[in-house]
Amino acid sequence: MAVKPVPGAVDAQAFYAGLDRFNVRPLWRQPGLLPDEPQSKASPHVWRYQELREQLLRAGAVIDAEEAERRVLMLVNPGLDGLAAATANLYAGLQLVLPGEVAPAHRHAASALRFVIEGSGAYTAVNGERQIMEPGDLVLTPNWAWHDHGNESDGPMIWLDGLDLPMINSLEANFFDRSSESSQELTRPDNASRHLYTGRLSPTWETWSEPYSPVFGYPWAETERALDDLAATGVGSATDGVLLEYINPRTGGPVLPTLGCRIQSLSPGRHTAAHRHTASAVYHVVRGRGASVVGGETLEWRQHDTFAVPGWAVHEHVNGSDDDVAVLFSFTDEPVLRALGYLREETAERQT
Ligand code: GTQ
Repeated sequence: MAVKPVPGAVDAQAFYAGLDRFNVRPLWRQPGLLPDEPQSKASPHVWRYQELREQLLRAGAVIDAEEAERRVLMLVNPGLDGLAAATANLYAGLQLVLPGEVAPAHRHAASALRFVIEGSGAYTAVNGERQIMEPGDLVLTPNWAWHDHGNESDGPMIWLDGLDLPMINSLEANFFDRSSESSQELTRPDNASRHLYTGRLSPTWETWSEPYSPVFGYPWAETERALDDLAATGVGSATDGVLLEYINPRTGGPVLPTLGCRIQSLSPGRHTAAHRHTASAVYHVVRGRGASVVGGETLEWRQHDTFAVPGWAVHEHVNGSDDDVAVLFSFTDEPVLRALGYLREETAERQT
């Protein structure tokens, strides 16, 4: 039997106060659940390599790679309440492997990438093959792939780690497994996968059904050549200059299902047009100096610095040199937003 409610018949304060024990809450008193637009809690932020390199080398005197499992200083965004995240969706860290050390084999559901900052000749073993690491190389350790790192060179090896940890952990879909062998068995020659797929040619006898790239190493020499060839022609976009995506040669899509990787060249003195997108990104300065204006804040950067661009933050990049190109590596959660239909982008007024 329908009863028409009598206005005022229920004491509102008592009503609200009594709801908790039913584990419910009134939607009409819930702010922020449906924001007019994304409001990232992440701050625009730059981590300075000069400072962090010193701290990383100090970490080398505190713990060895075997004991730490991974000797990494995580880049913690100051806006995210101590979450191990550089943007709301992206994890980043600086990893040190000293000569003679091994970071033992493990695997996790989380997808990872490494961008080499300094050192030469150390390796990441993945899927039975070693990726020999040189500055500027991109190395992938995809979902559930065994990986171990080792340094048989005579200098320290430092790289930037990028993982989808905040995303996969909020989806509650992460798994972790440690091997009984500290170094995985090698079943293929060093750098094998990058030699199987060369540019526009693909090996017909290889089968591949994983949702990530079959290539685990993208050497800097190739990346640099592509950038230089294009930068010389004056092509590129207003917002990003010459921005190239590292691709999965099987699909032409991003290298990992959750993470896209890019390399970008800004010509001398270039100040890009401003835009914003729901995807967030972590940038690493491969070469040059300059600044990025992100969410109204100017982030000055120089070689090997790393900076965070939160989702939906307006950003523009400035090459601070009139003589030299600036080169930025970046990784982004864009593949996730695109796949789910949540990618939006718009141009914006310059902030400076
Ligand atoms: O090198 O496997 O920064 O598993 C975080 C988690 C690096 C790695 C990180 C990891 C690794």
